Amino acid sequence: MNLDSTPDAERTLATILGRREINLDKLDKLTRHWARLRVVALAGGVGGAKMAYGLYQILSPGALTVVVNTGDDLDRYGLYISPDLDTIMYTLAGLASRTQGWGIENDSRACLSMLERYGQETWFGLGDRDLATHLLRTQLLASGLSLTECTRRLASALGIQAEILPMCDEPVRTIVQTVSGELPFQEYFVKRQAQDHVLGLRYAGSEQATMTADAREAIARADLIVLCPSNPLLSIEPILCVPGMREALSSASAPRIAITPIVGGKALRGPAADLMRDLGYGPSAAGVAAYYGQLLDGFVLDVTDSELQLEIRAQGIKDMITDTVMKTDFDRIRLSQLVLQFRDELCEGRA
Ligand code: FO1
Repeated sequence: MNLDSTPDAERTLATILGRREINLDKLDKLTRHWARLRVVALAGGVGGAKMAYGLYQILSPGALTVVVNTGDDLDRYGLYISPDLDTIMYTLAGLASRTQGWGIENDSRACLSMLERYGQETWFGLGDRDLATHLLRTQLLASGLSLTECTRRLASALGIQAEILPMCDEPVRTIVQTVSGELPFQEYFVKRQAQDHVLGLRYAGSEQATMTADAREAIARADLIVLCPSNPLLSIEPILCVPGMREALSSASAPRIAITPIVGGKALRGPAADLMRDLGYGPSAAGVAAYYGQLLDGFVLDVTDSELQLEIRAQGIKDMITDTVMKTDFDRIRLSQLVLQFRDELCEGRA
């Protein structure tokens, strides 16, 4: 998308940047400068996909790397399903369901209906076209390819010009500890609709996982690292638990900016706020900033929560306040531009 192509877009960008008048030469330089940046986004789920989409529209082809949570992955009928990798992939390819956020737009469910006739449990809603992704991924994995390479082939076939990387190639599975016992993530999240009181979380297999060379290199070369507005405990923490990941992020030269997934004490989607509360963290934007703590240089909070600004600053984290709710594609691009602008300010502050 060429944001500097129409006077309307120029006015819009000027409004976004909060300036009454804007020098078009400067604007041109700014958009070209942003297009040259290499960005690594840590993401999982729908919030992460929306942010990745916004960044993808602004950056040059190949400049965005999304490191994705695979703790939600599961096996159904022998198929390897990776919900967060697919949500990012479908979103960047323009295929994602607008209503659900996950799965493919207007997908049918003939296969699932037939499975139901066979008396199978169908709580995990697999669409027909979505199944093609799982069939192919499973076949590619069985042929000996790594999850990183399978994902690269699938994304490339869909014409995606960004690197979508699983957080690791080894199996790591998020296990939710509840009073009813330990639940595999999708059983807690989809089958039981995240209704259980959560006592704890563990990321089974993470100790044996290793950072991939691709993720390590992308992080080391990045100009900006974004922690997307994904669930900190369910989507981002499994990524951070991959041995070496925290250290790689901490030692990266790029500023690290997180965007709040909690607005007005409520998660924009899913159980993030309840989970933060259940596990003893503050169920607020300030709680999320504190959770990431020293990992962050900057934190983006919503206008609704501006009173939390001082609490975040007291943690030694720089803040930016804006409307963080992404309802439209325009919102996604606008927020991404602001994050890039915030990155420039953080870099200027370091110089
Ligand atoms: N989420 C649901 O709430 N219900 C479903 O039936 C469901 C099926 C599903 C199938 C494939 C896929 O890639 C994702 C799917 N999701 C479903 C989304 C998924 O459970 C979660 O959004 C993520 O794991 C959390 O990020």
